[in-house]
Amino acid sequence: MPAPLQSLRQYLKVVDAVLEVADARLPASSRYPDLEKLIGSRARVVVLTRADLADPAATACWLEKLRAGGTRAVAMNARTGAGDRLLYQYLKAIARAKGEARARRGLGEAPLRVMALGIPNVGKSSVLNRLAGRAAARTGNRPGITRGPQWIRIKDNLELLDTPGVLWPRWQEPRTALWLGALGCAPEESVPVVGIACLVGEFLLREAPGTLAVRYGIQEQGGATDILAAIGRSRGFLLPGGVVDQEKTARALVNDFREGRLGRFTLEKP
Ligand SMILES: Nc1nc2c(ncn2[C@@H]2O[C@H](COP(=O)(O)OP(=O)(O)O)[C@@H](O)[C@H]2O)c(=O)[nH]1
Ligand SMILES: [Mg+2]
Repeated sequence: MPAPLQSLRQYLKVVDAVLEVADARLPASSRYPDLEKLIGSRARVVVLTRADLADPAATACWLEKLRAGGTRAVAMNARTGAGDRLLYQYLKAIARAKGEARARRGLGEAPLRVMALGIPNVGKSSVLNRLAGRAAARTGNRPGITRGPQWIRIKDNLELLDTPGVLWPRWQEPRTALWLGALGCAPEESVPVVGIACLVGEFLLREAPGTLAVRYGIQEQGGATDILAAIGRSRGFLLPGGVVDQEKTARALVNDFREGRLGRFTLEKP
C-alpha cells in the first residue's frame, strides 16, 4: 500500500463513509486494489466521475457489475452534478443507519463524516463540492491541486474530508500509466505525451474508425505514428525545416481526447 494512503488511516478512523472516486472511462485501473481492507466496515460508495465523457452503455454495465457485487455505485458528472441524485440517496441511508446505531447506544445526533479517496485529478474535490453545494474544495485540471487533507464542514449534518490523490505503484505498469496519462490522472512529467498520443491514436483507429479523419481532415492510413504526423501537417504544427512538431501534435490530440471532443469512450470494458 502506498505510504500516502497509509497516512490517511488516521482519517479513515474518524469517518463514517468513504467515497471511492474513480474515472468512468477507466473504472478498474483507476480504483485502488484491496481498498476494502483499509476501509474495513465503513460504508463505501464508488463514484464514477466523468460519466459525461464515458460511453453511457459501458457505464451502465459497470454500475450493474459493481452493484451485483454488493457495492454501492453511482456515475455522475462531477462538474455539473448531473447524476448525483443516487449519491444523495446513498448518503441519506448511511446517515440514517448511523443515527439509528447511535440511538441504540443512547447517543444523540452527530454529523455524517464522509471522505473522498482516489487517484490524482479524478474529480474528488469536484464531487465534494457538489455535495457541499459550493466551491469549498479547490479543483483544477491537473494532479496535485489538493495538497493536504482538508475538512469541509457544511450544515445538514454533513462533514466532508477532501484528500490529495494517491497513485498506486502498480500503475507504473507502462500501459496503465499511459491510460492514466491519457485521462490526465498521472503527473505530466511521468508519462511521455507522444506515447499517450500513440495509444489514443491506436485506440481510435480500432474502436472508432473515421473519427480522426473527420476531426483533423486526414487520411487514416498507417499506424499511430503516421496518423500523428498527418495530424501535425494538417494542423500546421511544424518545426523549422518543415518537420512535424510531434510533442505539440501529441498534446493537441491528447487534450481533444481528454475533453471528449473525439467522442465518449470507455477504455476498459466490464
Ligand atoms: N467533464 C468532467 N470534468 C470533471 C468531472 N469531474 C471533475 N472534472 C474536472 O476534472 C478536473 C479535476 O477535478 P478535481 O475535482 O480537482 O480532481 P481531484 O484532483 O480528484 O480533486 C477539474 O478540471 C474538474 O472540473 C466530470 O465528471 N466531468
Ligand atoms: Mg482535489
